[in-house]
Amino acid sequence: MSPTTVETTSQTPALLGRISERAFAQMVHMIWEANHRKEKRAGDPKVGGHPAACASSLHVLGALHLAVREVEDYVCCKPHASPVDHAYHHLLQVFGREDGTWLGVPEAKRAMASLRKFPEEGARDVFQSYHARSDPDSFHFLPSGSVGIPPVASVYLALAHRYARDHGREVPKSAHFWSLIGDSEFREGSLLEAMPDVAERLLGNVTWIIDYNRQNLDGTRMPNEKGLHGRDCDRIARTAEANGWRVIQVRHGSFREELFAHKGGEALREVFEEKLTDYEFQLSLFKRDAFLCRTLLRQHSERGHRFAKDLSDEEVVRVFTDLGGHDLGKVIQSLRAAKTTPSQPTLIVAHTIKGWGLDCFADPSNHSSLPSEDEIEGVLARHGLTRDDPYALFPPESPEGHYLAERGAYLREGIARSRKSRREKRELARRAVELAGGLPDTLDIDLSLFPMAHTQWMWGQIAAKLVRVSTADGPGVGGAKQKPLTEDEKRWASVAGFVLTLSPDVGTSTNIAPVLDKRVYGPKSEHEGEQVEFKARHPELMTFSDPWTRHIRFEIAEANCMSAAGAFGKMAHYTGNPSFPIMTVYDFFIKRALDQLYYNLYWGSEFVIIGTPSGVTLSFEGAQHSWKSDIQIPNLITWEPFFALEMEWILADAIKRHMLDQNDGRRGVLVRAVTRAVPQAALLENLRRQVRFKGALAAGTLLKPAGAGDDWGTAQDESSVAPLGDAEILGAVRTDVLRGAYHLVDWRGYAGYEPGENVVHVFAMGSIVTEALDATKKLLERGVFANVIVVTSPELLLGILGHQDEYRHLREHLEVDGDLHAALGAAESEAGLVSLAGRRVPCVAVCDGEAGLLDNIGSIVGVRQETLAVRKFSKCGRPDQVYAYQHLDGDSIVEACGKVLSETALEDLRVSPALLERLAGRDRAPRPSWRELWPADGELAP
Ligand SMILES: Cc1ncc(C[n+]2csc(CCOP(=O)(O)OP(=O)(O)O)c2C)c(N)n1
Repeated sequence: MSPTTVETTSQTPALLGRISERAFAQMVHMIWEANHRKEKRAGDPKVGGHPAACASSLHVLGALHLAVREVEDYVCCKPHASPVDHAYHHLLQVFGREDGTWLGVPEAKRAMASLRKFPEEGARDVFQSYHARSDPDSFHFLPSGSVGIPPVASVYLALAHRYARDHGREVPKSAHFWSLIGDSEFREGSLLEAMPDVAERLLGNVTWIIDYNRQNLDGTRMPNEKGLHGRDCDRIARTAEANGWRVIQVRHGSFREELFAHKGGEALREVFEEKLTDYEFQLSLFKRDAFLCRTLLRQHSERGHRFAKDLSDEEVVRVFTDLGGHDLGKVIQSLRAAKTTPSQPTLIVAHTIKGWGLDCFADPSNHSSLPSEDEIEGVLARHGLTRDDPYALFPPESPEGHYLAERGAYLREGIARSRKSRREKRELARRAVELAGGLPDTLDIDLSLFPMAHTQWMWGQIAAKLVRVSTADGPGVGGAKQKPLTEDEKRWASVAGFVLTLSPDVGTSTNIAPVLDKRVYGPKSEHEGEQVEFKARHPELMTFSDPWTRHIRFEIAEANCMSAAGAFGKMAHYTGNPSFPIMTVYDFFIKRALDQLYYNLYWGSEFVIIGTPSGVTLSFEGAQHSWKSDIQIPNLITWEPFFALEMEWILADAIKRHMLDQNDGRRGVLVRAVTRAVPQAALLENLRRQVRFKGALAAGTLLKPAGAGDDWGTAQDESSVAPLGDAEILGAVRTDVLRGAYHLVDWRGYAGYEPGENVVHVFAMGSIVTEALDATKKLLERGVFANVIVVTSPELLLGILGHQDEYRHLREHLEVDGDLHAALGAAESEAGLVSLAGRRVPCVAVCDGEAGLLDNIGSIVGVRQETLAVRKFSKCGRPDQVYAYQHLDGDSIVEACGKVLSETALEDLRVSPALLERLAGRDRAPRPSWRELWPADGELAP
């Protein structure tokens, strides 16, 4: 018999039951041990853990791990039950590492003893509090933590698998997607938001199991049964059914079923299924008192009460506590049944008991209660274990040992196979790119007919081009002929097919209508052929499952869409098939799905979010939803292009990095785009003026703006010096753009440019660069040289990624520093001290969003900074009006520059004779310095 298809014979549940009991004891011990470590220090926060919530899931997870789960299946599980999963995986000996090695028995036991432990030297295999990517048993296990998010992610992973298959990629056919969800967790809006979507997409390989233990963190749940017209398990069932799901209630264990089959037993069933309130039932579980149970029966059913008269007190209590969710045979049956509806998702309500097997059985205060030492001793002893070796395995020759060895081998072999296959497939995809000649830096979007363009429009062009390129060779939409590809487009064709777009009902309004037109992926529409009725200037939104489809459409469900972006973005990791999801969403509503975004990033998913339109630049549309927040989550890179070309460079680079696996620390990409058009010619016009882009310029030559008067002395008119070729200029600027910022206006090398006297750096991001350009002109008229540095990625320049290399681009390439520039001549003071004076170059940052986006430049380089940002709720109006209202307009920038220049203190520098001696190389005995206490990196004693 294959270990994956265990028959539910009368002996099997007993065998699996014995294994579950050992898993139970080890789970309880691992939590207890985590809370009783010797190294605990006074004042440390609690360690914690949730044995009661683990116990209620014990048999559901046992059925899954020991009998029903196939290797390729995916599992996600309520966070606090993770020790149960670890305990089963330990008994199955499937702890492994990413490098393909397996933990031996002693290492596995050490890992079991390392729940919630920091991975110190020599103890690298540890378990986080909740399921984590770094856990040794994370294979096809979704991380958890925030309840309500992972089950949705698993749904979209199911969709991503089906999409991949329908697009000709090799993925496991029979993967099933299991989620175990707490009953309070099931009140999360994220789950309810996803439910109709799962059914509409006919995802029959999705099963959600509700651990219905009628308790939550605070105690016994108190749903108002009057208001809900029944118990919560019935409401859950009605909700699921109304949303198109199939429902299986696993209410009763075998003992109950046995009694129900006797004459009169039906009355008992009726009491449990229809009469007892959850509150009463919960009380009966907590008390486990035959008299109370009989009283409840009498209150609700004279027949039921009569029937129970033939039962002993012990049997009466047993019938109350005999719930289906703790009956392995029943659970296995229902999980198997869930796999029999290929196009309908299943919701199983597993009736369970929180604290099953523990002293805190059904205790309202049991959510995080921990067992005493006595209880631990008892639990271990009851299951044949000792304190000396609590994580002992079954002897190999025992039936349990034999069973576990066989199933463990099946799982290990499958895991190793899957890892190998995904490595190979990823390598193959990478090689295909190489063979095609690598990826170009741009998609070569022709802007010549669009002198005024905005970044959202550009995104639409890019999306349309990627789709056209990827479907040129295969069957086009409805077999339509496509334009032949250019050489560069052929190179893009090697990856463009992996790109897909997603959007929560804002595809047409964010300029990606061409991608939607007949390309929405989904079950073949039942209305096909009726589109004639709707023929208009509007994309065809009917769904198809053909390989030319590229778009996943959502209702207004940003959270679903974000989870889907995360799930599609994990396909390369899980299956080796690259997948590059790009989600378009109104930027403001990213907040709706912030927890999902965090989850995707923690999960290590690879995806792009285009937040558009964004900020108060929404203009006439923007009073109510125009806030742009500073999101700094690890693994996320944020971008905000100004010119259309920047958008192209950024997306092309993101795709390339994904394909070449060069996106560590930046797998999630957020690009903010706007609908305010700017003249695209301004890019080169401004760049060509800069000294660094002038061809031959004699040493010492200073420039002056074109047409400037004689008061610029002998300076040479900038227009008289030919610039380098456009390609060379753009090549250099592309490098800067992809490093996070570039000089759009750079006055270095112009006559009269005096840092410390009349120079200020203006950092501008996004659409507001237009205002910065306006300000720089006005400032020049006042004798101030304002360089305009366009920030393309706040993250790279100033955020987590900038921090990683100590803001090198800002300091070294852009040469923004805190140097003190001598402003006055030296003077001899009375005490023999020499007095100098100097100023630093201050900066002004301006962004359409939270000040935090660009607020730390001054502190990084050590200069005065003023930040102009959105600091109040906005109003509708033209951009110039809204910017003026928010103090982001050109005049406000001018004011801010004046302010920082005037407030930049003239710093006096007194130089002592001793220092002068030293500078002159005549110093005598060196004195101890504080620097010795803080040596530079690498100089610390070992
Ligand atoms: C979004 C979110 N909110 C709050 C928590 C904290 N929390 C963890 S478990 C829990 C109660 C869960 O109750 P239930 O879903 O009924 O599961 P049970 O513990 O009863 O099995 C809460 C509030 C969380 N992890 N995630």
